[in-house]
Amino acid sequence: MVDPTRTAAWRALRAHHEEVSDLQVRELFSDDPDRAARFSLTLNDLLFDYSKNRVTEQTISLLTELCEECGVRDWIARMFSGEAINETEGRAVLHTALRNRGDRSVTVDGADVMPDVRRVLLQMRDFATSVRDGTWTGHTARAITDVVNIGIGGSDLGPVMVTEALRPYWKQGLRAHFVSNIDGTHLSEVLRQVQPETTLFIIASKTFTTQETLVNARSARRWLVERLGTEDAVAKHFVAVSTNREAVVEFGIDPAQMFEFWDWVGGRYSLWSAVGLCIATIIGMDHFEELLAGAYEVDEHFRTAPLRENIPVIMAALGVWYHNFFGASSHAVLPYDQSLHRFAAYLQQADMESNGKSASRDGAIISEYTTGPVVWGEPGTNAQHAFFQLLHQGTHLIPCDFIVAAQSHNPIPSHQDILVANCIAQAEAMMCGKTADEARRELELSGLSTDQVTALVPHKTFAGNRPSTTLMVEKLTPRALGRLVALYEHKIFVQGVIWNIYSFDQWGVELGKQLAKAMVPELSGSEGEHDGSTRQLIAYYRRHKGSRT
Ligand code: G6Q
Repeated sequence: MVDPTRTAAWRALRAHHEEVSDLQVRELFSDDPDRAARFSLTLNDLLFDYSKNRVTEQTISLLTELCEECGVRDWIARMFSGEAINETEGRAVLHTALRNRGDRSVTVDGADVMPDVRRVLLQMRDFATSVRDGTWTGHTARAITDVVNIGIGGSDLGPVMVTEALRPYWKQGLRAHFVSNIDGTHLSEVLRQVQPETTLFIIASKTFTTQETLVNARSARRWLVERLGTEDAVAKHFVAVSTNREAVVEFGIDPAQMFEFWDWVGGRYSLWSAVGLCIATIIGMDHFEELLAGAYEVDEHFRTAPLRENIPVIMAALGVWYHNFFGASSHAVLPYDQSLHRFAAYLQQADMESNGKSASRDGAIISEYTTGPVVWGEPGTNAQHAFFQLLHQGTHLIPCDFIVAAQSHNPIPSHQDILVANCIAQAEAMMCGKTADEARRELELSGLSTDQVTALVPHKTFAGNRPSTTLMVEKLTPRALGRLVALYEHKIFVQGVIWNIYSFDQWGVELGKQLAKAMVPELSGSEGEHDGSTRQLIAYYRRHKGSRT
């Protein structure tokens, strides 16, 4: 266990930061015509251009030394080998086994998990195909037209993000819906759009004990049984994805209609498992396997590439550079792609649930440095008309990732050129800014008086030197998306290693859940011990709740 601040590289990075923090990236480009190529990496059609970051060759060497000193190589090997690196839960971390397209065996406790992984993939293929070709029918022998995934957190965000991102691959006449929130509005809105005879519910829950998912699933079942008039209908309209066979049976789903996964798959890393059943059904198993193949390419790259040429490692290192040395507390992810409209929400869970930790691996409270940043974002160009002002001229330094595909799935004349121009231009504007002299010249040319020019110059000046990284792909195919997601997953892992935290547990979500469970009966009359504010809120709710809650 390495406290990163005690490494030689960290100390060297501190000193280096003093030297380079004033460097202007725009000048680094003028001084070095090869900068773009030297600070870019490629992986098949993916271009990872990090040349607009505030880094020199020395910065990258020191950051990779930091990775070396923190044992990144060793941790990568330990993760892939099936060691129980999720120590606080005593589990291996093997989402990479789910997309292992090679013939390498992967062992957990001495047993190869690959036969099981392949068995479930075949089960998914059979099922998804039968729904898509209409051989799987509902209780009244009608083909399925709507698939409703009921799950939350990791059992929702990955499936919804990927399914939305891959809309061009949807089968015509088959629609996907997602219900996650316990707020009755979520389920009601979806049920309003579907017909019981042609709807399939996938109940996705690793534990099959999650309150929101089980309550939503029971309400969906009641809705179906009331409308189709028999409990027998459940068999043709409900399937489960879980690690908990007993709870699935207890809910009333035949284990033959259960798609298994395993405790070595973390919830937020589970879209590659049977949790992806909804994705596979909507886009087809061949496309789902392309998604896995893209992730596998990244896994192989991550496992074998030298740290200096390892894209997730460089992504992680850049994040640490800004977060720990420049004090950047957030990171913006800006896909210039409408189909990635849930990408930031997905990444928020992947990153913030993994690295939002303040206990180090040896149990000490971390006080010398900060861990996981706030991750946020929205698709461009919309985001430009919303929060980009702060990115360009605000007082915070916010490193940005721009993500864009060269080709659109929906080419309408001129749209893609404008979209891509905006993406590239925003990154350029962030880096170059506009000096006071440039702003002054522009204003003078517009014919304003000297006083007006002087007054406006500070407002029209852009400091620039705002770092960004651009990830470009040829087209957002399932394979390209698989690569993209896996890059971020591994970035998060490397950062957790550097910050000396356990990235694969999530104890911080437990307390609120426990209190909420205990509070439910109090909302209908029983009494509990609380602070004044909590008592006041409960009392307000009781007075105003009405009779139908
Ligand atoms: C993810 C978390 C969490 C989890 C949900 C749903 O890593 O563990 O978001 O996915 O709480 O859990 P179940 O799948 O067990 O219902």
